[in-house]
Amino acid sequence: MTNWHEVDNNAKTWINEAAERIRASFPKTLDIQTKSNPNDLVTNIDKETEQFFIGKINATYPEHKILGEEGYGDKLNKHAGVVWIIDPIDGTMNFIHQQRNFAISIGIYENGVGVIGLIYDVVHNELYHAVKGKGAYLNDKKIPDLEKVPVSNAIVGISPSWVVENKRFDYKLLSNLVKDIRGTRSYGSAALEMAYVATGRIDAYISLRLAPWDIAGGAVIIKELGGLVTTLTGEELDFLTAGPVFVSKPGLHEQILTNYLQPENL
Ligand code: 2AM
Ligand code: CA
Repeated sequence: MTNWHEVDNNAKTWINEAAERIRASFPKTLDIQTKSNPNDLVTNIDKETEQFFIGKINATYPEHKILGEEGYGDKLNKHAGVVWIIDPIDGTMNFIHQQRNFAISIGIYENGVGVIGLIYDVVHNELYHAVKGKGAYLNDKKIPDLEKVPVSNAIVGISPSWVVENKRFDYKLLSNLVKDIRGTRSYGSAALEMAYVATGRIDAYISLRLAPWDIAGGAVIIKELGGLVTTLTGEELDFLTAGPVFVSKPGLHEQILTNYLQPENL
């Protein structure tokens, strides 16, 4: 039997240690490299932070598996047992350009079901955290359940990349939505945008391409508050492969799915 209380405490301790290392890196020169394209960035701090977590997890829980963005964890093609899904720095571009608006994101899953979600906004010292069935918190404060909001009053997190022509999606679907909502925001960190949905700062978040580590922690927190985390057609995510993600308050999720995200609504 997994002692989830202990796992949660360890994860929080390690997040604090990792955050301290990240803060200590600010005055130093970053080693910046590109990955899949010239704007897909990674730094030595992303890599070192992931390796830090992997060292701790392997030493304490050798039976647990790890899925990490920078690839130092395990290669998984299915969810079995306990899997830590880790993004050492979500919002790497913000980390490099702004030294803010990035987060450490960790989701801990058992047989594909999210049990623990942790998102740490390192610069603002804000830890968003949830254990399935035990409530969601911002630092020590309980986050209230999500309330319904109509489309006309909604602020939706969407990157402008998805409302101009792009290779993944008929952008007109989202431009109709953007015309009808109260406003849009783009923060550049999926984990933080999910934390903002959780705390009601925005009402929904849509992205056409996110990886499991961008959303695994946030999904536990959002679901704990009665929100939904699905594909753009309302299906469950597998937390193994990358793809489109739609995070929303209840009610609004259904309205947006039915009235905007169907091809016949074009
Ligand atoms: P990252 O900073 O960890 O790479 C930016 O809008 C958000 O999308 C960030 O959460 C970023 O995560 C993520 N992201 C950027 N490029 C991505 C890609 N090619 N695949 C999946 N997620 C990506
Ligand atoms: Ca990252």
